[in-house]
Amino acid sequence: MTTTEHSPTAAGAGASATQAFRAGRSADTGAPEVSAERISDVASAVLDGVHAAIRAKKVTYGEFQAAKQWLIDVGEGREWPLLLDVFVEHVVEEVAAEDQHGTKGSILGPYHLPGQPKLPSETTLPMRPDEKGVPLMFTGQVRDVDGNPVVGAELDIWHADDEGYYSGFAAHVPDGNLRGVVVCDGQGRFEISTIKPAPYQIPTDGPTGKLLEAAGWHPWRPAHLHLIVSAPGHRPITTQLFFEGGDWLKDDVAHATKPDLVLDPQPHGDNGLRAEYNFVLERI
Ligand code: MBD
Ligand code: FE
Repeated sequence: MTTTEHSPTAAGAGASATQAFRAGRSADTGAPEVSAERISDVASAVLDGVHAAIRAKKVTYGEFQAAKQWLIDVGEGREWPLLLDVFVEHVVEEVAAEDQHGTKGSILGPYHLPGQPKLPSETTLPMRPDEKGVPLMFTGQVRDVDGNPVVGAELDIWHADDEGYYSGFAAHVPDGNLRGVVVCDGQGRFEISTIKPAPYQIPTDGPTGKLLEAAGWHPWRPAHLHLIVSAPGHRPITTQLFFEGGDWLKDDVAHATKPDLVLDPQPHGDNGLRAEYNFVLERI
C-alpha cells in the first residue's frame, strides 16, 4: 500500500519506466559495440556470483523456482528499469566515477525524460497553479575545476512533487511538471524556483515492492533533486542533491547518497527555503 490518496496510480510508475527506457534507447545513436570476449568475461563473472550465492546460502529447489517466478513477474510487470536502478546502478556509477573529477555523480534513475523545454537562468520550473510544497529557491554557479565560470552550461533538472510523484510516471500529474532544462547565464549562474520534493517511495504494489516487503526492507529514498549538468567541451555530470536532516538520508534504498551532495537549505521569504550549490565540471 502506498500512503497517499493517489495510490492506485503508483503501480504504473515502475512499469512506465520501461517505456521511457525504450524511447531513450531508440533516440541513442551509436550503441556500444561489445565483443564476444567482453560479453563472455562479464557474463561469466555474473554467473559465478550467482552460483557462489547458491552454494553459500544452500538455495533449495523451492527457492530457485520462487526466484524464477519472481523474475518472470519483474519482466511482465515491466519493472526491470526500476529494479536495476534501485539495486544495481549505484555500483555502475561508482565504477564510472573512478576517473571523474569535479562534482560527484549519482545515479540517473528510471524517471529522466530527455528533451524538456529550455528555461532561462532565472526561472520557475513548470508547476500546477496550486502546486503543493515548501517553495524552494535553488541557486548557484557552474564552474570548471580551476574555479572559472563555465560558459554555455545547462542544468537538466527533474524531481518529484510534494507527494513523491514524478510527472510522466503518475497519471494525475501533468506532463512536464517539475522538469526543465535551465540555460545558465554567461557566468554559469542559475536561480531556479521550485518546491521541495518529498521522499520517494518505491511502488509497493509491483514485483520490486514485493521483494522489499518479503525481505523486510523499507521502500524509501530521501527527498532529492535530479540533475544532468552539461556544457560544451566539458564532461557532463549526472547527479542528485539531497536535503540535510531529511528522512532516509542515511538509509537510501538505492544507496545513491553521498556526503558532498547534501544541500543545507536556509529559511527564505515568508515560508520558503533557499539552497545554493556550485557545480564543478571537468574539461574534456
Ligand atoms: C527514483 O526517484 C530514483 O531516483 C531512483 C534512483 C529509483 C527509483 C525512484
Ligand atoms: Fe528520483
